[in-house]
Amino acid sequence: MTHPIKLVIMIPCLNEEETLPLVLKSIPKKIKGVDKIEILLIDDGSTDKTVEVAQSLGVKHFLYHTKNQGLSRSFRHGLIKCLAMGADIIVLTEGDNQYKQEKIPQLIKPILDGQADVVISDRQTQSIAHFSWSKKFYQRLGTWVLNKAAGSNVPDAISGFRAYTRQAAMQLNPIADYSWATETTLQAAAKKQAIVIVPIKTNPKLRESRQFKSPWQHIRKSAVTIIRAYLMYKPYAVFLTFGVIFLMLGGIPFIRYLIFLGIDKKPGEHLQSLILGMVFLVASFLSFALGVVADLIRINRVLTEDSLDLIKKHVLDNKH
Ligand SMILES: Nc1nc2c(ncn2[C@@H]2O[C@H](COP(=O)(O)OP(=O)(O)O)[C@@H](O)[C@H]2O)c(=O)[nH]1
Ligand SMILES: [Mg+2]
Repeated sequence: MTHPIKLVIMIPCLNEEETLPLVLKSIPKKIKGVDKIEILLIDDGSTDKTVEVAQSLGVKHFLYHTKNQGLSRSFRHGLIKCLAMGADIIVLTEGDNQYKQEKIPQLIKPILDGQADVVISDRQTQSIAHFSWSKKFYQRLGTWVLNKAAGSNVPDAISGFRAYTRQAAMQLNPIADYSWATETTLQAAAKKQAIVIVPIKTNPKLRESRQFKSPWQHIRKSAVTIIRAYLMYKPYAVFLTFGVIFLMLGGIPFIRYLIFLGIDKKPGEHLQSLILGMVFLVASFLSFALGVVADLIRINRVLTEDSLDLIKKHVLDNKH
């Protein structure tokens, strides 16, 4: 990395007037290897004094949502704003003081050392006392499914304390309205970014999570995100699997019909087998055909993302 290095810490906030002072206080004023530290507060339509509190504590950069747009959009818009501010490294944390901002130097170290494009903190969730068993179970299951889909090995896929290089942030194109963390981890893995894990425990809980309303809602929404991302990046794997399953389901009754036809020589008999077999064989054919179409769309997406990358560089790279 070439000096001077600017670090931008982005904090998406929805009504965080109470905990925000703790967050801002724990952000280091100086970090070895970094020349400039700036804070970007994303106000996601707060109705309390979040913005005033931030201003009084010296925050200079803001991004406003007039109406609440949710964490995923806050993240997406914030990322672009950080890039426009000339960030070389972007750190993401939360306004509820869940994460230990004082550990930012450890979090960005792999980036400064040139070993990481993305750093994800591992909250070591299995040992967090206030997490319920269901939240732990979900965290484990979700992370396992995600790692399978992404071919990655991330221990805590939904941790929100992360760091990105400028290049890595530019490559991310999140589109989901929920679980940006899962989605961007998949994207990072798909783009072969170097993901490094740093174990950093969380602060004791100050308030309930507002994102995580019930485990079921969380599982349902994250499952949709994972399936979508999977369809986007590996559609052939999905459709090929369906195609093969339908081919077997259809092939067996169909061959049964043919065998009986060969033995009895009565074309009018065992028609149920023929119908059942044909239905599944048609489904199988459709799956393979959809797989081809989806794969062509995937190739288009890769090209679109490459051009988006170039456009972002052109518009946002004002200092390089
Ligand atoms: N729940 C929620 N949080 C938001 C929203 N927009 C921004 N945020 C911020 O996103 C962060 C994460 O929210 P939190 O309730 O702590 O959920 P967690 O991810 O389960 O810890 C906090 O800093 C919020 O202030 C929103 O629409 N809903
Ligand atoms: Mg939180």
